[in-house]
Amino acid sequence: MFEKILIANRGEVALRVIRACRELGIRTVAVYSEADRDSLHVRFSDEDICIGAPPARDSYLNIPRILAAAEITGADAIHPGYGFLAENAEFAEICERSGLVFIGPTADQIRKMGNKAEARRTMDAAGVPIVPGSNGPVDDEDEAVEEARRIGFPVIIKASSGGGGKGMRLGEDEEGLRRAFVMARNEAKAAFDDPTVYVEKYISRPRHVEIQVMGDKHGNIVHYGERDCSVQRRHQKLVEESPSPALDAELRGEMGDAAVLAGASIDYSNAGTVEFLLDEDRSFFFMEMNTRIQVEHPVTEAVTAVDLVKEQIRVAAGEELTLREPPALRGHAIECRINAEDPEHGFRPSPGTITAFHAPGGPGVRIDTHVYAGYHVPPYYDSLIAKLVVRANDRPEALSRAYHALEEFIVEGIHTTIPFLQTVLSHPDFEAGNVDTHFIEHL
Ligand code: MV4
Repeated sequence: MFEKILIANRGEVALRVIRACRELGIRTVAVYSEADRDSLHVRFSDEDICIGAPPARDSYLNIPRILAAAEITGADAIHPGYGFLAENAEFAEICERSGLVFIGPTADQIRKMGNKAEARRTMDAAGVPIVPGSNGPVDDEDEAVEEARRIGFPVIIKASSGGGGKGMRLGEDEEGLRRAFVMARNEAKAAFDDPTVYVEKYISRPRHVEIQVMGDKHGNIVHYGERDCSVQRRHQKLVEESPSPALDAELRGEMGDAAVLAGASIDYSNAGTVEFLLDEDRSFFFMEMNTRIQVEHPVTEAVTAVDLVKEQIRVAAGEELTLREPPALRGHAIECRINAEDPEHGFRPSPGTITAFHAPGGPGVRIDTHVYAGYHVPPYYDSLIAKLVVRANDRPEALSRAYHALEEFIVEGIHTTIPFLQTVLSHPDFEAGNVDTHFIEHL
C-alpha cells in the first residue's frame, strides 16, 4: 500500500480524499494556491505545500509545480480528485514516468474516452448501444445532410473533442442543419482547436442516467448501479439520486451490463462513470465515459455502503476489487449541490466571506464541505461549497429529509442555491419522478 499520497486538488474533494487516506493509514500532502491558505484541506493534511498564484493555470493546473511538490515531499501516488488534471492524459503519463502512481485510469484509457467520436466507435464495436448517427466524423455539410436523411431529423451535431454539452448544435431540418454544421465546426475549432464534428439522432426528452463502474489491474470490473442526474442547468448538475425513479431491476441489469462491457472493452481500471441517455421508451444509449471519480459519487456510496475513494486507492495500489458482483441498492439517496451562486440573478457567482455557517445533521445526513464560518469563498474556482447527501428508506422519505436538511442549512454572507434546491425538491413533477434533462428550463 502507498505510504504518502499527494492530493492535486482543493475544496471538498481534497478533504474527501484526505478522509479516505486516514482510514487506510496513508499520509497526505495537500497542495494549495495562495488563495487557499486558510482552506481545510491544508489544515487537515499531514503536510502542505504552496504551489503558486490563485489562477488555476498557475497552481492546480501547473504540472511541473505539482510534480515538484510530490518530489519534495516524497509522495508515492497522486490523487487528482475531479476537474483540474483529473482527465489530463499527459499528466497521468508524466506521473507514471516519474515513478508516481496516478490514482485513476491509464493515459491510454483517458485518451480513448476523451475523444467523443472515437469513444462512440469503440463502444459500437464492443456492442454497447449508441445513438443512431454517423460512423465517425462528418467532413462537410452535404455529408451531414446525407446522414440526417438516413437517420431522420432532428439531429444533433457534436464536437469530437467536446463533452459535457460544449460544442453541440441542433439541426431540425436541412436548412437548419447546414447552419448548425458550420456553427458547430467553428465553435469546436475555437474552443478545442479541433473542428471535427459528428452527427447523432436527437433524443428530445431524455433522462441522464449514469452507471458507476470500477476496474482493478487484474481485469476485474464491476458496476455499483446508477445515478439519475436529469436535473441540470446549462450542463451543471443540481440534484442527483440513486436509484433512478425511471429504472427497475431489469433495466438496471441491462444498463449495468452495458457499462461493464464499455469498461471491459478498454480494459478499464479505477473509478469511471458511463453516461447514458435514457429515452421515454426505455431504450438507452452510450453518451460519454467520465474517467474520474465524480462530484456525485457519494450518492452511490450511500446506497451501496461502498467507499469508492478507498476502493480507488486500493486498486491503484494493485489490490483486487473488494466486490465482484453489483451490490443491491438499499434505500434511496439524494445529493443537492450547494453553490455560491445567486439563483435570483441568473446563477451568477457569489464569492465573499461566509459570516455564519451551520450544517444540518440527523439520521442519514452527510455533508461534504471545506467551508466554515469566516471562510472566504475565492472567485477563482468553481462555486461548489457543499454537498448535502441524504439517505432514507424510500424516495419520499429521502425527498422530505433533503428538504428539511436544507431548511436547517445556514449560510450567511453570500448567496447560495439552497432556496432554489428547495423549489426543485418540492416541485410536483420532481416529486413524481417525472423529469427529463429540460426540467429546469421549464421551471
Ligand atoms: C444528446 C441529447 C439528445 N440527443 N445527444 C449533453 C451533454 C453531453 N454529454 C451530451 N448531451 C446531450 N446529448 C443526443 N443524441 C441531449 C443532450 C443534453 C443533455 C444530456 C444530459 C443531461 C443534460 C442535457 C441537457 C441538454 C442536452
